[in-house]
Amino acid sequence: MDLLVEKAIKGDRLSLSRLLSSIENNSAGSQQALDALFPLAGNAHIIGVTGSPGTGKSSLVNRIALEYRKRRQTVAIIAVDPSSPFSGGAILGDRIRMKELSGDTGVFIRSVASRGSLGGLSISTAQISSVFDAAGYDKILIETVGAGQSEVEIAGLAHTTLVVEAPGMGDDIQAIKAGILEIADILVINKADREGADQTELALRTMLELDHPKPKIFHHALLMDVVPLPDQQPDESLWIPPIVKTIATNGTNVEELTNRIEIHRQYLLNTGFWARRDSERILHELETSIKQQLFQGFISGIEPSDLLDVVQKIQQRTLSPHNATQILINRP
Ligand SMILES: Nc1nc2c(ncn2[C@@H]2O[C@H](COP(=O)(O)OP(=O)(O)OP(=O)(O)O)[C@@H](O)[C@H]2O)c(=O)[nH]1
Ligand SMILES: [Mg+2]
Repeated sequence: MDLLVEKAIKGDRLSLSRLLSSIENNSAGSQQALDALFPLAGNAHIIGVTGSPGTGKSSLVNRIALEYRKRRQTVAIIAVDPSSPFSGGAILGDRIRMKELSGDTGVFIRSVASRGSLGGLSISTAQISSVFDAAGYDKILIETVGAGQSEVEIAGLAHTTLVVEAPGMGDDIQAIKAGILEIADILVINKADREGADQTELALRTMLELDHPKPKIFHHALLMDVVPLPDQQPDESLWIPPIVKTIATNGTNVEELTNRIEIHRQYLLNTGFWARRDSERILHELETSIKQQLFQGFISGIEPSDLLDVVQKIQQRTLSPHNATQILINRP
């Protein structure tokens, strides 16, 4: 594993690929590998791309990656639960799009399945992202299909979140999913070549005007009540998400979109929000890790028969869960 880590961070793609697989499968030694990589991470700009199925997220991610390559930035792409595999190309269009990036050593594409894995998106995607970060990728693009929880989780992980809409997928305000303004740093109307792009833009703009921008907190960790974080910035410095219309199929306005992403990054750095987001995420990760390790230590010291005994007492209502916990914790 040590050798694998060493080779992976030196740019050996096969080793990186193997390392990612072992982390995804939670194989022996993968936690140690993550620990070893940890000091090297923390430099990448993580960009989340989310939105309803078929709005053109993969096409857009592909274009943004190409644009960053022009700017001599290295790019890692993570597709979470892709409905059409990113590499492998179930759809002809996908294969053609990916051809432009395949063979470029400055790009690494990885699909991950969050379903079935413990902890879902938050654990495996965050870990894979941190491996790319440690391996020195400048930009990490994470595509997720917007489906409630995964959208919010991706916003918690990313520095910059793009929400992708398309005309005809709901032109009126009611149809556009509530909550997207909570997470969108940039609103993209893709398929701007289609009829109705202006209507969609109007609907989004109306929503933005009705909404009062507020500071974003994605993970309210319990630890945040204990640890004092720097104060929120005054309201004037709050970010109002720009709306950018693109045509991913031919690349129209992708340069402008990429500029916006960079403006957002600069905004986060200038206002101190970058550090604030990092602190929030660190507290969240620390809290999760404390809970896991305490729980594992605690539960491994309990006889299953004792646990069953307690469960039966709770079922018979002779013991409350609260009292049961105290008894289990204070056992000799
Ligand atoms: N007309 C038009 N079609 C587009 C545009 N962008 C993407 N498409 C097409 O829309 C379809 C879906 O594109 P994808 O990039 O796979 O969309 P996606 O959001 O990643 O889809 P899922 O991952 O399945 O949710 C493909 O046939 C694309 O060629 C665009 O700007 N204009
Ligand atoms: Mg896709």
